[in-house]
Amino acid sequence: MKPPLIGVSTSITVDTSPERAYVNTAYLSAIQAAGGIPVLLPPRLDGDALATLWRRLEGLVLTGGGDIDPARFGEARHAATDDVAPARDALELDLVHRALADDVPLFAICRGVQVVNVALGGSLYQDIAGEYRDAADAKRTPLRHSQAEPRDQPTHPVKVLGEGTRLAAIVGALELAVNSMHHQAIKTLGRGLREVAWAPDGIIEGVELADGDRFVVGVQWHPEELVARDPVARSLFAALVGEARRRASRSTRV
Ligand SMILES: [Mn+2]
Repeated sequence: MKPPLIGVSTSITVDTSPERAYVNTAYLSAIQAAGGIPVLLPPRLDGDALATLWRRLEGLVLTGGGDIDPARFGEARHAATDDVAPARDALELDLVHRALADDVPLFAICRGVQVVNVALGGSLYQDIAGEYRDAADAKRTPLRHSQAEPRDQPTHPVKVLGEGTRLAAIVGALELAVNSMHHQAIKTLGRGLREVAWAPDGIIEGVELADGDRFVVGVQWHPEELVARDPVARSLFAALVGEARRRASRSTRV
C-alpha cells in the first residue's frame, strides 16, 4: 500500500529579511518514521493551487510556532503576544475547515491546537503566566509551561481522560510525562471540541473532536521531539498515519 501524503504546515519568519518559510525537521522525521510522506505546505498557498494540493493529501499536521493574531478571536493584542504571521494564520485556519469538511485526519501540535480551537470559534490565553492566574481559580498558580530544559525532556505530567476518548485509546495511558514549550493555551473551547487532557494546573493539554468518528486530535506538548525515547509519542504519529492510510485506501479523490 502506498504511504500516505501528510501535509505539514510551515512557519514564516517575521520581521527578517529575506523572509523564509521553515519547519523543524523533527516533525518530518516523526511522520516518516511512522510511514507517512511529509509534504511541506507553503504558508502563502491559496486559491486553486491550495485546492489542487489539498486534494492529494491524506492527512494533515498543524505544527507549532508563533502566536495567532488575537484579532482572530476578537481580542486586543497582549504585550506578550509574539511572532504573529497573518499569512500563516489564514492558511492554517482554512486548512482546519478543509480537514473537517473532507474528513481528512488532522493531528494538531502546540500552536496547532490553538489554531483548531480558534478556527472553531474558541479563544486563547495569550500569555499563561500573565493571564491564567488572573482568570482562573485564584488558588491555581500555573506551572512553568515554557521549559528551559532540552526540548526532548518531559517537564510536567498530563492527565488523559479515559472515558471513550481517542487520545486515551491511542496512547494507552491516563497519565503522561510531556515536554512543554507554549506560553499560550485554550481559554474557551471551540465548537465541537472536547477537552481530553490537562496539566495539573488545569491548562488544557489535549483536545479532540467530540464526534469520535473523525480523527481530529490535538496536543499542547511536542511529541515530535519525544519520538526517539517515548513510545507514546510514536503512537500519536502512528495513529495519524494509520488513519491517513485508511482514508487513502477508501478515497474517491483523484
Ligand atoms: Mn504544558
